[in-house]
Amino acid sequence: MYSGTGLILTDKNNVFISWLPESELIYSKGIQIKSLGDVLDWWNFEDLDNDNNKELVAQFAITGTAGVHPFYLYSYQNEKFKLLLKLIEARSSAEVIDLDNDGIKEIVYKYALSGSGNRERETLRWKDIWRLENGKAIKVNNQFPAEYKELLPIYNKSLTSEYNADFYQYDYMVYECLKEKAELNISGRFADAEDCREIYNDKYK
Ligand SMILES: [Ca+2]
Ligand SMILES: [Ca+2]
Repeated sequence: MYSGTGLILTDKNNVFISWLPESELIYSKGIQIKSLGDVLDWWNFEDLDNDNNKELVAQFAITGTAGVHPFYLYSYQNEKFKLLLKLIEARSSAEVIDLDNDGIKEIVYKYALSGSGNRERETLRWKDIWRLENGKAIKVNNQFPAEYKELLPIYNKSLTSEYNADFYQYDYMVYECLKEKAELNISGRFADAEDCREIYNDKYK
């Protein structure tokens, strides 16, 4: 998928930690990311969960119409990096932000279930909200109902569009699924879009 380009994450002794798909960056504490290709969108080294250990977060860009922006989250403890989360979806963007002002940062990861066409990229939208808890990245979607209210108009428009109805009806069940999952989060019950992804993928088997 990456056509062999990438970026190497090493520790201060230049010991290999991991490949990342990206550009050049040298952090003053000795984190080195060596470029072999692509584009680094942004990175940060900060304490997301207030446990006095910093985390490395980075987003990359893979060229192409699918708009894939791989996102990585690493913990850094005892001078070692550990991959906690890797997200690679179509038309994606990650934002690290404290949504509820409790001092703990959330990762808001927006993406499309498919990058195969313009309609899919614009309307098969979803977002997951991640947080570090006890050293693990977990989804906490239902703790942020307001985030899911803003997705409903996209699905409603796709489900009721008279203009070019055939076009949208092609993925009617997927839009219904996404709407149901968003509504669950709005009502405080956890849901992600993995079931909807399966419905979408089943159509192309
Ligand atoms: Ca931390
Ligand atoms: Ca927070």
